[in-house]
Amino acid sequence: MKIYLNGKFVAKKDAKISVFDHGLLYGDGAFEGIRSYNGLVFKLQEHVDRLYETAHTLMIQLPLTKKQMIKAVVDTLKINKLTDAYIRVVVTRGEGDLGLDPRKCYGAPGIIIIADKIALYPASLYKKGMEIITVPTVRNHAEALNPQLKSLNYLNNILAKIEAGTSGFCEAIMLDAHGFVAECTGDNIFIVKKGVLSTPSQGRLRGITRDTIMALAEKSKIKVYEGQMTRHEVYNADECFLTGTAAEIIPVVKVDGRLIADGKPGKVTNKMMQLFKGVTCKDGVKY
Ligand code: PXG
Repeated sequence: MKIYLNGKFVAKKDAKISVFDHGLLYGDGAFEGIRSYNGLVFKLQEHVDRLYETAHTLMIQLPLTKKQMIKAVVDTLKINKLTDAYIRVVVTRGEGDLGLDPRKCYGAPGIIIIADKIALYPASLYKKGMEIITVPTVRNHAEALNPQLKSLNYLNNILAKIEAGTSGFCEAIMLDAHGFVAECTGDNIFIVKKGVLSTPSQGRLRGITRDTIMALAEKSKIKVYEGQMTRHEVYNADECFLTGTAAEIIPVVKVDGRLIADGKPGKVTNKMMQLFKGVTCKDGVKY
């Protein structure tokens, strides 16, 4: 395995960064998770755009143009001879001293690109659906650390993941500071009620898979609603599913002990899974 590290390809065992990098010391940095299918990188421009938006808010000046970043991702896939992969792009603040202040960092921002495989949930759950719970840890307040930022500080989500795990579940719903459903630890959430697809408008990352599903639904004349969502609405939905680059589309059949409808993946969910598969195998940046 070859890792892209600051403009060079190095062996996995040599892919190391400084212990003074603020990415490690403070989680000061940004990341993206991208997938390629059959030699096509799915929504690469959208992922790069989101990475640069996070970096802009964090005031990290990336040493690559977006075009160069796209080439670096594609080159990483090529050198590793991977046609179907999960790509992790990591941007770190760079080396500094033992103090928070990023202005005192003397090193250039670090760029790491890893191309590998990812399996978030057991394969069987994609067929029979997943059972999830709501956890006590609320999603970060947008004015504290906006969930729109895909920063290296994922402790909010990790705490929720730990809570899910200690209760015996592999995924969890996180509420926002007002008690509305925000998203899951690494996925967005959708429900279907009377043929209408709904997803939270606030308190969540604007997922690229989420945007893809919304666009596919509209194209198929399925009504899409973005707004506030309560747990009551989730419990009483006809269908529920989660979306994410790593997770793709996964049905949810039980939430906090409440069966969703008949407890089987629903029709709209299955349709969205099929439509998503259709676009991932034909759309994307060829390499
Ligand atoms: N919400 C959060 C909090 C995420 O981290 C999504 C939604 C889905 O966004 P996309 O753009 O991928 O549709 C994510 C992204 C993991 C893992 O290991 C999960 C993500 C990214 C990287 C790793 O669980 N999810």
